[in-house]
Amino acid sequence: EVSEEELNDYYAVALEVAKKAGEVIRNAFWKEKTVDTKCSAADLVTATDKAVEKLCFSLIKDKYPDHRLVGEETVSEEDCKITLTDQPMWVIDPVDGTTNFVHSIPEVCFSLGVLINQQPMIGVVYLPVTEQMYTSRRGHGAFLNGKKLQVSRQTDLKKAVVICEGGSSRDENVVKVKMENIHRLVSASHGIRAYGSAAHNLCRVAQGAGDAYVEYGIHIWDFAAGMLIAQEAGAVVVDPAGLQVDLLNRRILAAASAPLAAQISSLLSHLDMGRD
Ligand code: LIP
Repeated sequence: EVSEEELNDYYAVALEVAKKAGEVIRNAFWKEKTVDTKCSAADLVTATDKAVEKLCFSLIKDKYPDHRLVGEETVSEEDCKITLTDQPMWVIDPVDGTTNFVHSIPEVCFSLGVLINQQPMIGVVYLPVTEQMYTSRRGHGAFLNGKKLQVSRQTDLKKAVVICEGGSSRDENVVKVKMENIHRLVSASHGIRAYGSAAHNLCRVAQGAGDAYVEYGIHIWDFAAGMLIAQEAGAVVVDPAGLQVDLLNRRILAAASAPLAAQISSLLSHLDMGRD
């Protein structure tokens, strides 16, 4: 068991790590970037992603040598499977929205979630270029630069804006099903939006700037922190097929109300993108 005092401590460290990571991202944002690819020609990584992850790992290891660390770049370099255990686990996406970063689009996030007993307990999403710090602790609400967040509470898909993404897979069938889903969403709603970062998309739902977000093909580091922020602002966060979220199953649906989640869920074809 982890005490409230220990959680306060982790939260303070998470904020400190986010600020330091943000500084590195902000300094690199307007400079030339060295870009590499991972799983597809559109799955990008930069020297900044790697540097930020390394910095965070060393800061957290210093404080909590027995905690587990999971980071996007370390996992993809080692090609390892993730397992969840009850031990405190820090889940990091050093740059969520790497494509935005590469193209100098300011919606670039640092995302950090702390899981205890396999549950996100702390979530921090920091956009250093636009200076937006989203924070949450389970049971304590969600905040943007200290201001409390609340979802839109929209219940009717016809009056909703739904955030969705093309994603980075270039598998023909995956792209086809995603486009069919987008077609259905456009026809049924006020419109769709895509901001290029799962973490930020979830924070947008949390602040009522968009009524729902759905994506297939993302990973635990993309959504662990944003999911808690959305939930703490009143969002319903489920697997797109309507069941409980499976943190390793690479897909998520967040909505401003349960009826809205149900309407979106029944409209979509649910892609199986494999497990982390
Ligand atoms: C990104 C996600 C985004 C998705 C992209 C990519 P990254 O994460 O946040 O929602 O559409 O394809 O996976 O790679 O920038 O950390």
